[in-house]
Amino acid sequence: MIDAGSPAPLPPASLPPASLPPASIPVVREHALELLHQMLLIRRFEEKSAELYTLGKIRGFLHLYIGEEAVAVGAMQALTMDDGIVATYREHGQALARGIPAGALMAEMYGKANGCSRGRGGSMHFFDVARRFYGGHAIVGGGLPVAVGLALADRMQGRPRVTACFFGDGAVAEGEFHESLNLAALWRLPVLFLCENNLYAMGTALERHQAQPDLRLKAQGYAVASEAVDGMDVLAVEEATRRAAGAVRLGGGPFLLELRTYRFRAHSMADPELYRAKEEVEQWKSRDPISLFMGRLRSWQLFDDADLGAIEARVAGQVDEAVRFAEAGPWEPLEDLTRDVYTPVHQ
Ligand SMILES: Cc1ncc(C[n+]2csc(CCOP(=O)(O)OP(=O)(O)O)c2C)c(N)n1
Ligand SMILES: [Mg+2]
Repeated sequence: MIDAGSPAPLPPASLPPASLPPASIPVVREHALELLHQMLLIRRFEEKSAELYTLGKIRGFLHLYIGEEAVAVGAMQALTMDDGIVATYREHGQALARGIPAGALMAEMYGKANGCSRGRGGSMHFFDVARRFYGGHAIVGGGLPVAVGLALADRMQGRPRVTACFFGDGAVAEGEFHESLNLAALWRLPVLFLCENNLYAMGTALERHQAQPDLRLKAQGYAVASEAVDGMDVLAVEEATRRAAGAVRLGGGPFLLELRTYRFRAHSMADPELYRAKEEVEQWKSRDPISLFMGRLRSWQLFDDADLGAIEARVAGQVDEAVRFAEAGPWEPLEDLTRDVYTPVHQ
């Protein structure tokens, strides 16, 4: 049916080419290059970690964050050094974006005494009190009550801080998620819940463990404000986290941000990945957060090959230095073996 009253559609020639920059570029060049530097540092640090794991230098569990870099880097921009961070066992990205030196993290994975947790935690238990980085939690959902407790302490002591709590989609199935959201909302605690929805909890797809797979909706049952954001777009993550953290900071109670992302690697180094199709992984890789961001910066003429070369060289130096630091680190002395393990016997 022809509707004579409606305007004719614009001819395709009048549409702007997809590569044209927007009227105002939403990022300052120095900041953009820093975001890119942090994402590339995470990527190269983890590629090196995987190599060192294969060589037996790193042992225990190792969960790579590759593919999810925009989440940690984007979100961390909205947090101050006074805010608290709680993360999961897949926390290399958050730790690096928080500014914990790569050497202290690599040494931790080597089990060396110069590691950020004195070599006792390994990949899953990074910790740095000075930078208010409270784990590294191996228990799925285990960080959520810790974050609520930190926020409660801040409230009771009148400190205007936010506690940001990263957790996976798998944690939403845990009781701790529901208890934590409920208490944080009831007491209007300054917690920023950051759900990294990478569509899988180990080998279980989201639709197989959640009756309601639209995770941001879970917050409604606890009267918590929530939003979902494209976790492959570092600028979108930064912008959404700034708004969410701002609302929490103003005393509006907790906020849940769902960051929709994907891990490109297996769940851990021990996972044969039999639960998802290679085509699906390839499809997501076409939305690689680093490539996407570089493409946008190029289209805005904020970035060129020389910038990429400089950033890659800086990152390679940081990763090499981290490995040197870990290799040169001491093992814990034998006499410390039972320290923090057994309490002294008082007769
Ligand atoms: C309480 C508890 N149950 C089970 C496990 C085993 N486990 C380790 S990782 C994981 C999947 C968690 O997935 P998700 O929260 O989505 O995080 P992701 O690994 O995708 O980052 C499970 C079930 C655990 N560590 N803790
Ligand atoms: Mg997951």
